[in-house]
Amino acid sequence: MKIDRVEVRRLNLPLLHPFETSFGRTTVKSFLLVSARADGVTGYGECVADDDPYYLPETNATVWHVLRDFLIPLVFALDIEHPRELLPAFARVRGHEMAKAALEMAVFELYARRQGAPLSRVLGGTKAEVASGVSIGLQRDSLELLDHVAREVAAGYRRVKIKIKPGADRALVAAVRARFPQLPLMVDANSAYSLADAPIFRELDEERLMMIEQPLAWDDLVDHAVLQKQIRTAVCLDESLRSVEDARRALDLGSCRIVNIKAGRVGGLAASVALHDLCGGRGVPVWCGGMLESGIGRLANVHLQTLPGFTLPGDTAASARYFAEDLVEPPVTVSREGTIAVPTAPGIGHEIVWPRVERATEHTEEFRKT
Ligand code: OSB
Ligand code: MG
Repeated sequence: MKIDRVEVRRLNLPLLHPFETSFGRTTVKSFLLVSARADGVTGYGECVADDDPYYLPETNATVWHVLRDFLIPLVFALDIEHPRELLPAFARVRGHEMAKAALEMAVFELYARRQGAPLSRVLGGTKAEVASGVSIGLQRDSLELLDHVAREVAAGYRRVKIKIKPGADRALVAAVRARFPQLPLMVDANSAYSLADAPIFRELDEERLMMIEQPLAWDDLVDHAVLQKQIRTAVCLDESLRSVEDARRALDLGSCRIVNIKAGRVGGLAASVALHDLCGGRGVPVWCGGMLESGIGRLANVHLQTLPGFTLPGDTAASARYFAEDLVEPPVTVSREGTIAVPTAPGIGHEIVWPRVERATEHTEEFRKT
């Protein structure tokens, strides 16, 4: 398979509600959509980078640069038998996992379409439906947060994650726990704390949380290992794991007991499968994170979660929570039982609605193999 055309476009998709975390507030989802063509078939990959480097260092601008100057020329030089060959081919480029993942996802999606197979089958997944959880951003106060939690519980989500930050942590968790004693509940700090805050996490130990996601620095494994030894609640790492090797080191050190897998963060779908396999071999549960993706990236997350090690509900929620109109039809929906049906059509398995993509596109650049 020889890729002969790649297109990168920048899209702006307004969010229905602003999403706030300890690192910032997002009102419009601005992202790059990559397409890759071989023998007249095109596949699509959504990039998880934002305009700012507040979650991780990459931005839409660095992704564009690395795709244009390094990864796209590299892909044009390959004859690809299977998309799993891209991750090792990209290894000379250090870091830039989000850029690698977007182009790799496009080639995986193209490969699945050529095979007439859903992406899940190409990844080795077998589930017909996946369990859905929801991530609720920081709210004005705990009353507003309780309203949101009540709505999501009523909608059927299997697990609720709330964002925390210094000054908005123990009281929020206590309020949610008091109102929902049996709710599978977790928190995500997006690296807002340091080891000096260990007493806060020891207090949270009383709230029967499923896990505490990324409490400490985005590039740390050592302090997380220290914290994990001081608390009973499982630490889950997100930002700190940007490769399979990062995760191997984290598990060796005892930095976490649960792993969040985002293909965009770890360098792609093949890296996600390898990370899933590593964790499975060590008895570590994994779940699939989210990055407020449009339906294209969202569906890729659905397919990834069909692998057997994804035993905990992911952050993949219904399209309607994020966008007035998603880029795919049908949109991603969640049943009353909190499940998402895995598409069976080729590739991501839902139609991309091109007039909507065009309307959301700010800029496009086309690359051709010469
Ligand atoms: O840390 O998991 C995170 C959104 C943007 C950036 C980072 C994170 C998140 C979420 C939302 O928690 C997950 C989603 O609803 O897609
Ligand atoms: Mg997170």
